[in-house]
Amino acid sequence: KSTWWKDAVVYQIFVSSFKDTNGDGYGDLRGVIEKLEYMIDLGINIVWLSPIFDSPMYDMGYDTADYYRINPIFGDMEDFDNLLEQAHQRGLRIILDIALNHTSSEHVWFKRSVKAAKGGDEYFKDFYIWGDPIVDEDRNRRPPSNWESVFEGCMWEWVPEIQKYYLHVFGRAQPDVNWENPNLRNELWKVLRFWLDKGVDGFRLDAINCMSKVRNQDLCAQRPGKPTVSGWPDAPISTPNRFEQKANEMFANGPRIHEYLKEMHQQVFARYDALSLGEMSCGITPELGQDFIARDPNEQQLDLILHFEHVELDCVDGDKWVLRDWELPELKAAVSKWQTCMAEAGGWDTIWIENHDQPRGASRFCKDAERGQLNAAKLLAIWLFTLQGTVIIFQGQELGMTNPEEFSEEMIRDIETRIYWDVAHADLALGGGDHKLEMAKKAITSKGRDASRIPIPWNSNHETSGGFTDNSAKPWLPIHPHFATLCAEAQRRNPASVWTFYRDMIRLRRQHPGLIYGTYQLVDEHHPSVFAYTRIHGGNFYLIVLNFGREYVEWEVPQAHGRGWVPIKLTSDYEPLGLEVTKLRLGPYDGVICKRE
Ligand code: GLO
Repeated sequence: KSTWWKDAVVYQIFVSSFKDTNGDGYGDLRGVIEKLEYMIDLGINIVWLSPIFDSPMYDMGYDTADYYRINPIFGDMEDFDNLLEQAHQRGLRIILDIALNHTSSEHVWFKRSVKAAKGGDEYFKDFYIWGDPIVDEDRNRRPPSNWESVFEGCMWEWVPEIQKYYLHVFGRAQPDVNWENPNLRNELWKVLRFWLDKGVDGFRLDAINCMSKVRNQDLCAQRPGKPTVSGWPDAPISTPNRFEQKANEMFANGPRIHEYLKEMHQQVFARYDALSLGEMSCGITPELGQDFIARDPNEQQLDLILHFEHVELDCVDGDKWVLRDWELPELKAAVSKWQTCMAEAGGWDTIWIENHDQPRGASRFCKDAERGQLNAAKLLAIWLFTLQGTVIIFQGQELGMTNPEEFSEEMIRDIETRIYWDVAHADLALGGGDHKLEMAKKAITSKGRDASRIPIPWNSNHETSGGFTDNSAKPWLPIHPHFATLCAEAQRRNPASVWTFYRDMIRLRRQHPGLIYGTYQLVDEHHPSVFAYTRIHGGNFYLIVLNFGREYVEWEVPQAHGRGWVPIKLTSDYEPLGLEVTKLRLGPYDGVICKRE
């Protein structure tokens, strides 16, 4: 199987926010077609489209109502076929984002599964995960287990008409399908083959390590819990005085996960020249990650995985809303561990910091970046494009887009953020105090998922549309307050812009295969503000030195790394290139790539 994705640069498009061509305030597939040349100019090879399937948009498309139909907000199948054809003509590949852990509760499978519980329609009966209530002596009923869902309250939702609960790892309108059922799995393989037969180049597989759930009999030392009469064990108590408990070990990396993914590979991906990019936002470590990317043809599961340690450094116990300060050496350690572990396993890493679930990078990784916003965005570009792995950028990252600075309630469109905000309000009513609400506002401004979903500003012609939509239409989310300077049109004309820098970095990476394939080694691991590493490939040596701090710093190239280092790319142009360096003086968020033969 070929590995064309290794040296590729992936561009993630959140279609709703990319480019609107029909004036309804939501982006669409024709908008993507319109911007194909834009992506070619930037140097992109693969386009990842966030879910485009029919959906009630409870979770912006990560709740599929029909896998075989295009969401009418985005267009129709003809638009999709055109997009695929025009992308392929330009040498661009298209991968589709697909959620196979759950569907929308509007999916016909779910409706038929509910119906089946009343009799008939056997085939669909076990398409979802149904559980019986646990009833105590006083005839009180409780859910089959104490698992807490990722978005809202209990993971089990009661359906009065059939007196059963269904399981949902994410939101209540996203029931999990039952991968234990071979018929269900076959239906999913059919879906994947349908799109691959059309010519799509692969999939980004949402929440792919959540498919196998733990039952009583699967409890063991790594998966502690308490058996219940329902067959589903209770997770260990981590938050006392509450029924619902964090349950990552109960639904992530479960006992049959590798079996399922091997089957998916054999039944689907092995038959196509297609990329499988698995998202693992719940409970993945480098050691566990290695097991998903085995290269042995009989064991093969996924080509690439998306892991989250580097974007969870600012969370307390993995809770995205509870923020903590972190130090640069922690980031260096996390990144280095993944770089090394993926390479050791004979696999390939993914390099990314932004997506539709994460806030913008500069405000996050370069603390107090207001002093050097432009440099910070460029620093992050050097960093990403000089690590080993497939680089994935999120729309607008190439413009250096930032999070909105102020909290505003009308900005809350995302279901996860909405629920969090409602809970914070309910707490207030119970006497939680204003302080808590202020904390919630801060958390939402810096971590809420709407921040990076703000529409792309294409030009500065109109203050509410920014070229994203018709001047008379209202974008589904307000555009960025600094759209006039951030917009693509202005940046593409400007040789010193973030956009130009991204384009140049993509080219540079291609000209220097060592920056793609070279072995990675961290240098000076304890330095509090400098992130430095080498990449070595054949006879080519690269040294990358990045100042993640807001102060000037002097950094001496350690003797052990030899002499003769010549800078080939800087974030700012104040120093002439071409002189050998032994000691570097870097301004706030300055970065440099050096080379030696
Ligand atoms: C992250 C997904 C996210 C979805 C979730 C449910 O895990 O990208 O956007 O909300 O997975 O499908």
